[in-house]
Amino acid sequence: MAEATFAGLLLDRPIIMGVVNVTPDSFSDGGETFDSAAAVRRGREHIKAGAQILDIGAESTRPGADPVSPQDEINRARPVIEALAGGGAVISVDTRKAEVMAAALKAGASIINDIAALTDPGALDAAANGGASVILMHMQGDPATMQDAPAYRDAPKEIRAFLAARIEACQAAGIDKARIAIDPGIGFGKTPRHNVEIVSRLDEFLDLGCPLVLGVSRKSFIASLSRDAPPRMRLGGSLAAALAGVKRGAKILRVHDVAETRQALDVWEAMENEL
Ligand code: PT1
Repeated sequence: MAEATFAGLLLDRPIIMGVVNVTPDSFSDGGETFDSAAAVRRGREHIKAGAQILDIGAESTRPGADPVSPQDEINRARPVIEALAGGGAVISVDTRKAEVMAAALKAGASIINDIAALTDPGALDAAANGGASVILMHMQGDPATMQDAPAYRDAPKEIRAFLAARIEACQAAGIDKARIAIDPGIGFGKTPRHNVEIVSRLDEFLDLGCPLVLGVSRKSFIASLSRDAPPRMRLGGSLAAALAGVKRGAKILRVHDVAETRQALDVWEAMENEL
């Protein structure tokens, strides 16, 4: 069987998507890359350190974050996308807004990474018309309130059913299945227990037939599982959770710490596969 690919990238082994925030209020770095030149520098560092996708986000989606207008989001993201795509990087844009999707694709992004799985008005059409690859993520509720009282009967099962329905909606809108990746949305309307359950049962998503994206980097569930470290002190837990996900089939890791994650993957794979 031919190896799976996504957005032209071979997925015979896990790849890294490096986070590039262009927000004034990012949870993990206090918005230090809001400056677009600084964001471009961060993106180039990620590529050097082994990232194969750069995920550019101009609206923070962490729990409790405030929404941003489409025009502000475009103004922040566009120069960064243009510079990094112009340098040859594969770019995803982290947005839920159709207007931002269209502008980002025009600026050189090839992947839409949507925490709302293309449910906002016009989003399916923007992705289909732009010929984009898409990452469909599950979220319960909205960033402003999603952590108030997350509840599931069976979290992995319900998330799987949601993603199956969104894959169908994409296909009905003309997006080829080969262009679709899926993500259970760690931390998006989930308790720490739910997040652990999802990663430990990640293999239940494999039969959906789309590459699995996993974003655990620096998230709060790590602090709640171990000694309440602040975001920048969560690398150990981030690597542990990422590898637990890879063991169950995750193929694209969305991370802040690219070099460290690449090293962990290389060493872990050597042991697992006796390379
Ligand atoms: C993710 C993701 C994302 N995460 C995809 N895109 C964020 N595809 C942004 C916390 O609990 O996992 N997959 N885009 C960042 N979101 C969060 C969520 C950040 C929760 C922090 C937390 O600390």
